[in-house]
Amino acid sequence: MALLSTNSKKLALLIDPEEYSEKDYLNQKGKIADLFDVILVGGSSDSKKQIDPCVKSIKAHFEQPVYIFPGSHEQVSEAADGMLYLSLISGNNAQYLIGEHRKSALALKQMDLDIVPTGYVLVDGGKETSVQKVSQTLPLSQDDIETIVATSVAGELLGMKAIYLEAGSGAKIPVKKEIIREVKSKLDIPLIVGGGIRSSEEIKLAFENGANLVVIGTFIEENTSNINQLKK
Ligand code: 1GP
Repeated sequence: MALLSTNSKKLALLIDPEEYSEKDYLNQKGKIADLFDVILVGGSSDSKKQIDPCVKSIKAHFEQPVYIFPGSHEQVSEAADGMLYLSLISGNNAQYLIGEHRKSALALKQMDLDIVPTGYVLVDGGKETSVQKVSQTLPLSQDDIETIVATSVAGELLGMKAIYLEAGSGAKIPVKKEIIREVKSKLDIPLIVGGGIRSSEEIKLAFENGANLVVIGTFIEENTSNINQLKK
């Protein structure tokens, strides 16, 4: 079954391999199984060494598909089911548009991963986030809906199979509902939304406005028992 469709409503748990504690996540195994449809592994740091053991540990204990959310070309693991093949289309840094991809493409081509070409659109989440620092690109203002929509549609026309509206890890302000709604109304590919989402209400709002996959990382990473505050 495909990871995403234009009418799916799935929830993803994002795990940064550098912050991963098998024990902590296993303590919440039942709740994770109940709430999350997919597990993303990756981060904006260069955690080459940790990614493979982290993916293997998750695959050993959880039933959900595991997709890599790569912060760099080094974040690759054959043990995963697939990868969001992110291209940062909102910024003018060729390294994250195509440069990192060039370094891993031949190896990836040999692997049996479900590669999902994803247009990654960074919007302002009210603070400087690590993706902004690492990519050295500026986020698009959430007041400039027109540019966010145009960027997302350009991504679709370039052949991306999904658009990821990203407010950045630990964002103060998640992607606004008006933006999700407007982008969704112009897209014929699935829409992923993440960054700063910390409650069931925010998840619901993102789904109601058209998100097909909502991603949560920091809230659970801060304390895995925070998961108990989220309702299905
Ligand atoms: C970050 O969109 C993801 O790349 C998740 O963000 O860590 O703020 O949940 P949070």
